[in-house]
Amino acid sequence: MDFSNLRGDYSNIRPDYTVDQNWADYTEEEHALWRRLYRRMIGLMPDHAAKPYNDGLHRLDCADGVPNLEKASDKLEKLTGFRLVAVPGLVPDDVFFDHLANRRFPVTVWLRTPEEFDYLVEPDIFHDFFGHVPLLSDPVFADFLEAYGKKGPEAIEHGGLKYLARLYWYMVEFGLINTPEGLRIYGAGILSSSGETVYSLTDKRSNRIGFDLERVMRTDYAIDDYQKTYFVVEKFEDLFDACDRDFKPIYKKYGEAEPIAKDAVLPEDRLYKPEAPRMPMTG
Ligand code: HBI
Ligand code: FE
Repeated sequence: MDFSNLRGDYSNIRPDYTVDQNWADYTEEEHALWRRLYRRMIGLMPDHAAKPYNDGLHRLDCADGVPNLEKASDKLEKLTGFRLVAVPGLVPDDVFFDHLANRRFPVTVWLRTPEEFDYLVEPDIFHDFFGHVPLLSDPVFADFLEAYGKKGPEAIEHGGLKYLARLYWYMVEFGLINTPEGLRIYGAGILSSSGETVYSLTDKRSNRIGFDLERVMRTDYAIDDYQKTYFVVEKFEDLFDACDRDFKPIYKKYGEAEPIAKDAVLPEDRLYKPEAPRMPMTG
């Protein structure tokens, strides 16, 4: 992995790519930027985010500034056994999988600059913590992430990396869940973006397709725009149960075949209607 073009400081990494967070070193400006980012998102959460995400976010109580990962880990560990580990940024796949398989979630330590308020290329601590960490408090989703991580070594050995990456992309970063109140968001890549939070539930230019493991694993994605396709689960158990299958036959069957286009709709796809746009909070 070429770290020279990555944002983070990889000069002090331990063998497992973890670093010290040095929480006392964050500046008042960084804490103020965190509060601005948090305030922009929090008003959207009640109507757009899934209940398990909202419950986790409230438990973490991270409105006041950049969170201390050790303190958040002490809360999380009591709920699902997950702890957070500080990392400089993206880490190699095998390292990432090993952390998840051992209920450790890697959280980037640096925070975006005010100029990057609306968009940044690499995940920063706001994306990782505000986007991913609340759902680590959900027992079933936590079980899924551990099972997902345990699939890593076999995928590396059997040419399945891109299939596993698509599963993470669509179901951890951009996943939707169907509820009696309608579609709700749990994907971290959506919940750390105010624009995509509204877009993902309501915009007719994208499709919402029922989760199917092979369909997701075969579907291409773009990293620099809103998603053309969102996959929908009925319950988190669907993700955990999907990991109960042997993935090697899928890797073998599709190998280096052309992926399904990111905006494709296939005859067997189960389509979900977009949500009606919600009136902005008045008053
Ligand atoms: N590293 N720190 C970090 N965070 C991620 O989300 C991450 C990663 N390395 C690889 C990766 N994600 C994806 O390729 C997963 O699909 C494996
Ligand atoms: Fe992420």
